[in-house]
Amino acid sequence: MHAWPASEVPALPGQGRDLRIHDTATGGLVTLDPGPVARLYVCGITPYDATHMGHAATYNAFDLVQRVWLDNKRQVHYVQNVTDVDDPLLERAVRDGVDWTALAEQETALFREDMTALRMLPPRHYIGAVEAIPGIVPLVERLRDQGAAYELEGDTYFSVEADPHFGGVSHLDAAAMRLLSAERGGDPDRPGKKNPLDPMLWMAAREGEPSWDGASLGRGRPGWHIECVAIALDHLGMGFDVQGGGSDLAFPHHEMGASHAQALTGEFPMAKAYVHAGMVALDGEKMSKSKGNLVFVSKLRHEGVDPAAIRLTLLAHHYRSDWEWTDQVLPDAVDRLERWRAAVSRPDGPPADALVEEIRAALADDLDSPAALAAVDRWAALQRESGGTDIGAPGVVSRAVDALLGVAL
Ligand code: 5CA
Ligand code: ZN
Repeated sequence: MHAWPASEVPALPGQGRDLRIHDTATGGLVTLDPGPVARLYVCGITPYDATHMGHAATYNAFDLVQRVWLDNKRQVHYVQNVTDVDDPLLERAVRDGVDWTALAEQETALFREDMTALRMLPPRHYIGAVEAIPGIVPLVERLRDQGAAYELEGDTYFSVEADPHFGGVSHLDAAAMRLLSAERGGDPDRPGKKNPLDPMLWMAAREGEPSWDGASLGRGRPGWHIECVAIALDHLGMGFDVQGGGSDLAFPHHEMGASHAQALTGEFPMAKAYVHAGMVALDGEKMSKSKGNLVFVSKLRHEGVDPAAIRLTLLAHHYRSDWEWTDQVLPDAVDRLERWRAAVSRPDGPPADALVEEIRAALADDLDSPAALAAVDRWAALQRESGGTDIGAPGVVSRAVDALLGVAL
């Protein structure tokens, strides 16, 4: 699949910093040491509805990860998937009487537009589940041949016991795992499974559903977790730097994915850090396509809201906190954007170098974007109240806000 166009990332004076970030697996902050090419996998959308502010908040977090790395002279090898065949997509297509491939294409196209408007840097490889199938089948066969997978009434399941590190991403107890598994696409109550938590790797063809040649597995379609593992291993290999997504993916998705990859390769860990963004809520409940309590990026854009203001609403919240979309978040961001634009519209202003360092320090410290915004606010207030004599400082601020925060002033 093609991704979307990259916005330019201006180079900044001074030196970038190493990123320290919260890793769910160790439960603490880790300083990443990615080497010259940082490897990032972020779970992509299931394209059955438009991008909402929750998705955008999660992608914003991983865009900041990239920007800290780029500023620190790293290249970034970024991979993202599109879950373009899965139960929720097929169910929505049936509900609306539309072709599932057309639905997926249409919503993926809209996602690309939203990401472009929000200045999210594109992945180098943007891969759909369907196009990954030829790579998924041999992995499932290998797991089965190794004894890490088994057949149940034509479907193929992964045996969580095959990975000695299973549980090491989310650290949940069995009861919590069982509950979340049932909520998030698993089938813990299906009789005949070795362990109720075992997730499906390959689902045998069902009447009226799309299916593909699965060689010795028979016709069918891939399970959800193996999709991301196949794509990540193909493009990044084991031991990549960050596996990212929203906190709702920690279990089962990232737990199972890590176990698939670790059982397949015998290597540990799949990723050096598992990074999870908090959930955005509306009316007290997590924004979700299945509940329908959504604020869409595209709807705001079509209403004439500046994408830079949408981006500032995201940046105003720490990526790890759960937060609520209220009537006030957007007007606050619009107001901030106006203040910042006024402050950089003059040729001179207060010194910018210290501000650039403050933004860098804030982001390198577990992506503390609210602290970065507060630093820019202070500079803009100083500019408004007493001005400054540094020629070119507003230009430096403008480039720093663009390069590090993805906001075009
Ligand atoms: N296709 C899978 C991942 S392989 C999937 O979870 N798709 S999704 O469309 O449901 O979600 C895409 C990303 O947005 C995931 O990282 C998910 O954790 C995140 N996300 C979904 N809802 C919210 C929300 N309300 N707040 C924050 N992030 C969210
Ligand atoms: Zn995924």
